[in-house]
Amino acid sequence: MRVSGPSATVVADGRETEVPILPRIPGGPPVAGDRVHLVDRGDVWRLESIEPRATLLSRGEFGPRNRSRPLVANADLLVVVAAATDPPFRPRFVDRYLVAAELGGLDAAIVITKMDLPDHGEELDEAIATYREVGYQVVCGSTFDAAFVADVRRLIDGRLAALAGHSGVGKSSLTQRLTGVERAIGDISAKVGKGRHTTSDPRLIPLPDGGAVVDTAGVRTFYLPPMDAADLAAGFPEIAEAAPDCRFTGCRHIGEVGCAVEARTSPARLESYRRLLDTLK
Ligand SMILES: Nc1nc2c(ncn2[C@@H]2O[C@H](COP(=O)(O)OP(=O)(O)OP(=O)(O)O)[C@@H](O)[C@H]2O)c(=O)[nH]1
Ligand SMILES: [Mg+2]
Ligand SMILES: [Zn+2]
Repeated sequence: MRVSGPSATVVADGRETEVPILPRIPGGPPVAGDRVHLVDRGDVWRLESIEPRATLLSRGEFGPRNRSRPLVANADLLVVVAAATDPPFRPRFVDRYLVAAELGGLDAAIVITKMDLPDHGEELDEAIATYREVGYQVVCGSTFDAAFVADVRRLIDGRLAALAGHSGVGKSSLTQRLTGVERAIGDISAKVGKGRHTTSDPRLIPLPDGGAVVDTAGVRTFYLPPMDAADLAAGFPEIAEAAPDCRFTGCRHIGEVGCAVEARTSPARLESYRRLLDTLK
C-alpha cells in the first residue's frame, strides 16, 4: 500500500500492517502496488521479496546518470491529472506522463480538474480535442462536482489506477472524493514560493466499489525515465501508427523527406515529441 523509508504498509490476510523491509532485496525497494512476500522472523514479519511486476510506472531522476525511479507497480491505468488552470495546463507535461505510461505498460487517460475556475482558453479545448483524436479518454470537471467524480470512477472502472501529475492539480482532493479516505490537501496559494508538495509518498487506497487508486506525490518537473528514440515514438500512439509509412526506415520525424508522421500529427504533439527527442541525445 505504501512504502516509507525502511518500512512498508501491507495488506496481509485482509489486515493492514506495517512491516520492516529487508534491505537490498532484488528488484527493490518495493513501491505501492507491489505484491510481496512476508517471512516470519519470530517477533516480526519482514518483507523479503517482490513478485515480478506486470507494469511499472517510473520517472527519471535529475542528474548526470539519469536513473529511473519506480513510482507505482502493477497499475492497470495511469490517470494523468492536470488542472485547466492554477497551475496552468501544460500539454507537454501531460505528454511526458503519457510516454512514461506506455513505457511502463500501463493504459493512460487524462483527467482535467478546476474547470470551475475562469481563465482557461481555446488552447485547452484544442489540446483536449487532440488527445481525444489520438484515442485517449479525457474527463473534465470540478473535483467538487459529484457528477465529475462519478465520471472518473467510471473511467477507472474497477482497475488499479495511478493518479499522477503536477503538484497542486488536485490528485489528493480527487482521491478523497473517490475513496472517502481523508488525504492531506494543499492550499495552492500558501504553496506558492514555498517549494513544497502536499503529498510526499504514494499511497494505494481501495475504492468502495472495486479497484483502487494510488495518490502519488506531485512534481514540478517530470523527467522521463531513460529510454531510446523507439521507446519515445511508441509513447505517441499516432506517431507509432504513421511511422511505417515514412519514406525512409529509421526516419526520426524531424524534417526528413517523405515523413508520414509530419504530415499526419498535430503540430503540438509533434513539437512535444521533437523536444523530448532532443533531451534523449
Ligand atoms: N477550484 C478548484 N480547486 C480545486 C479542484 N480540485 C482541487 N482543487 C484545489 O487545489 C488545491 C490543491 O489540491 P491537492 O488535492 O492538494 O493537489 P495535489 O495534486 O494532491 O497536490 P500535491 O500533493 O502537491 O501533488 C486545493 O486547494 C484544492 O482544494 C477543482 O476542481 N476546482
Ligand atoms: Mg497530493
Ligand atoms: Zn517520419
